[in-house]
Amino acid sequence: MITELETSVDNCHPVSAPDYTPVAELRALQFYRLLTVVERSWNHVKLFRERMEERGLTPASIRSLDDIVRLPFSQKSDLRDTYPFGLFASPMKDVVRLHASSGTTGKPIVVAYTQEDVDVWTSSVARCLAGCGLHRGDIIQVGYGYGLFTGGLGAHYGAESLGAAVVPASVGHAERQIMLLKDFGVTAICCTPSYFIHLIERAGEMGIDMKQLPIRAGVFGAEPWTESMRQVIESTSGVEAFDIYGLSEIIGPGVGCECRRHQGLHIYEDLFYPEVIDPETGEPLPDGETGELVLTTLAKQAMPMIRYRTRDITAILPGRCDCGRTIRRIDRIGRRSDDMLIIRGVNVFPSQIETALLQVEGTLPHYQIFLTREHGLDQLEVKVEVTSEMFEDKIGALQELNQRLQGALDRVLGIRVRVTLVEAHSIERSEGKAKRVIDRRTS
Ligand code: DLL
Repeated sequence: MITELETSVDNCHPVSAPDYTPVAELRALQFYRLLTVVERSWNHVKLFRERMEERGLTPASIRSLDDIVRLPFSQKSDLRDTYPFGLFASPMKDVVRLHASSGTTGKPIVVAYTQEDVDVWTSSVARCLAGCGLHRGDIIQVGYGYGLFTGGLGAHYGAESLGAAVVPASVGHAERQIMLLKDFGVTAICCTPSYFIHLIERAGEMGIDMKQLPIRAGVFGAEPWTESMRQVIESTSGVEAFDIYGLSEIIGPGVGCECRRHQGLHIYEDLFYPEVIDPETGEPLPDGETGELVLTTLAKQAMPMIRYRTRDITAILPGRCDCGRTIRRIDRIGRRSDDMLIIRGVNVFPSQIETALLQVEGTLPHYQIFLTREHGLDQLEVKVEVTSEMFEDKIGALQELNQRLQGALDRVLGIRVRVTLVEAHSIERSEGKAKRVIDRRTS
């Protein structure tokens, strides 16, 4: 959906300049920055130095950018094991911000920023927003949570530095969010895609048609969402939907984002070096092949991460985007290597379920996946909301819809799924990351 803005390099925003760095220059910069970050981690992070020494490596072993594959991986458990500050490479007197992300188990992971790190982060989010065609004069509502979560403050600083007017709405209070969108003439929103769907629905109930509001862009991330979800969002709200990616361990939002071509997410490669590896063997994969995204921070001081295994599954897209940016792109992240459900021995990803559901007319984009174990056998139940008209209709229509959904899911997953159709609004709405899977299997 390319409209009047940014259809060529000529009219792109000045903050986007690094996105167009000639490739040879970019690689040289990346190598220089890699050396700096390796040196810094070697000098200040005990765990990193020990791992390097175990492999007989020193910073001098890194002689080219390709040597990055010789460096040890890092992963989430390293942050947990060294909780709270064990991976910091700056003294606390240089740290100006701490964020934390709650994991599913145990202690949160803690991340730190120097002033320079906050500036780098701000610039990467500004580049995301500029790539979405936003600029000074835009009114950007930030509907990600403010607090320990990186979403709110990350988007806030980026939007403000772009010169846009920021409405720091944070999460929750759907009616107030809609009132702000309408009364302030908001032109773009940053929030999770599931929360925006909730806002579209609430607006409808309040008699407000999103399509009539000035809002034209949505910068959605922090959770996986599918192309089908994008179609639902764009067709029901008239908003151009952009995918923004990031994670606390690397910086927060702003590691990558779509441009207006919507042909994958550009990674701000001068700041974050991407690799894709085979999650089983750890071997690097060539561009175009799908595997686990590994990221190295090239410009972070307080908590550099080297070869961080994100668990996010994607591919580096070969070729250049039509927008002219030289920085590479990744495919949208549909799943994580650790969100795979194994049901009766079959591998199932929640994103496959979402795609199958949204292809069937009459359903709403609200669903939940329940896993139980009955008589030792895994059961998969998908609860999905149907439109009120459908619910009020005759039993026959519901049965027919149920069968169609069951068929669609069977085809995609290859296993028997129990589909339960529920009334609109009966599934709890999320304000942040949607909780799609409820696993009640006990062992
Ligand atoms: O979710 C940072 C963020 C905030 C990104 C706002 C985008 C917008 P964490 O809470 O540490 O940080 O969660 C990071 O969320 O490893 C992915 O699994 C998932 N994730 C983030 N963005 C996307 C996306 C923030 N666009 C984890 N598509 C990551 C799919 C995403 N998954």
